[in-house]
Amino acid sequence: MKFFEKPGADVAERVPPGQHLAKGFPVLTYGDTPQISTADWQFTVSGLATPKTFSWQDFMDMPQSEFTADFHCVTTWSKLDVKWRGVKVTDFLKAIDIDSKAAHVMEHCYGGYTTNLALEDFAREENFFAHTLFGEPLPAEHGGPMRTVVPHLYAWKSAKWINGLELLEDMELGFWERNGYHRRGEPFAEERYSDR
Ligand SMILES: Nc1nc2c(c(=O)[nH]1)N[C@H]1C(S)=C(S)[C@@H](COP(=O)(O)O)O[C@H]1N2
Ligand SMILES: [Mo]
Repeated sequence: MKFFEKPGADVAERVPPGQHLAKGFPVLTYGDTPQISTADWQFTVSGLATPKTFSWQDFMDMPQSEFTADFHCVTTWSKLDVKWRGVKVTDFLKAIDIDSKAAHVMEHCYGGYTTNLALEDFAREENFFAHTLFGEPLPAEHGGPMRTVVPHLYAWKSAKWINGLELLEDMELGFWERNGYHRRGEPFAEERYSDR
């Protein structure tokens, strides 16, 4: 009989260097928590793409998927096996028309937070627009009604209260990236702080 689903060694391998496992699911927000209803929520595509605005219903009409991912905050806590539901970034991207010159994105949020990614890092199969956390509507403090989840990078790239995507030719820096954090933020390489 198997008493433990995952032996300790397996888990240890999934915790990046310098990280420890959090109890519960901590909330990490700079500033106030925006309160946005799904009726008011809007999402705008700008920059090097055909401008387009999406409603909550537009997102609900896209294919919905479940996913489980590990979550790593640069302040050194990690949470394994977080269960989300939402729209895959790759499915969303089929609904927009991106200029071939675009190579970077800026995620924009209610409240003014921004974070930048290479288009290549944003367009990965395991990235999501998430609206459900452990089977419940995503709570406001965790970014509800909608956030992105980018599991392969530190969680500051997983923008809460997302309301827009800006397509860029050249990299621009988001909020934490301008304030000393790394441009990319890969946790297993410990890309915590700016290298410039
Ligand atoms: N809009 C917005 N998104 C954000 C943040 C924020 O302050 N504002 N914090 C980031 C950081 S540093 C982390 S670790 C995660 C935390 O997500 P959680 O509060 O759901 O744990 O959200 C990220 N996304
Ligand atoms: Mo974080």
